[in-house]
Amino acid sequence: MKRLGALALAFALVAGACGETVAAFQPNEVQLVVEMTDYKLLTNAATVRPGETKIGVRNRGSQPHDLVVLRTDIAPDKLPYDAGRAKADEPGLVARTKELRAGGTAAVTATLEPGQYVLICNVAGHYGLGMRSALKVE
Ligand SMILES: [Cu+2]
Repeated sequence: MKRLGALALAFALVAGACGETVAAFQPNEVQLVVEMTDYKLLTNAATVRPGETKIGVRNRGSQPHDLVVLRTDIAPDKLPYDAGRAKADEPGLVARTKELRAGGTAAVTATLEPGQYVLICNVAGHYGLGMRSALKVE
């Protein structure tokens, strides 16, 4: 028993070492799934209902990625862009995950009002490479 406890503790320390929002999620407990590759951001729905929304995120790429949820009427490819930092500005920021390593998953919950949203990955350079997608809440 003692030995098992020590093993479990060691595993927990390793799992938590990166300080990321790494949490597995079940597809049936989220209202939206976002899959990230190098360098695309795909959703399993173009529209979700308003209210508390749990978004599951999977990084299927080889690079770290994050998810940033913006409520804005700006088109996904027209966000103000900071060329120096190679990052999009984040108008109407609603929610975000931390950077997920390759293979990582996360779930983030946000209360979404009806409107137009843009989902992006804002790791330096990735927005410009195409990691952006529209989402409608209605
Ligand atoms: Cu990315």
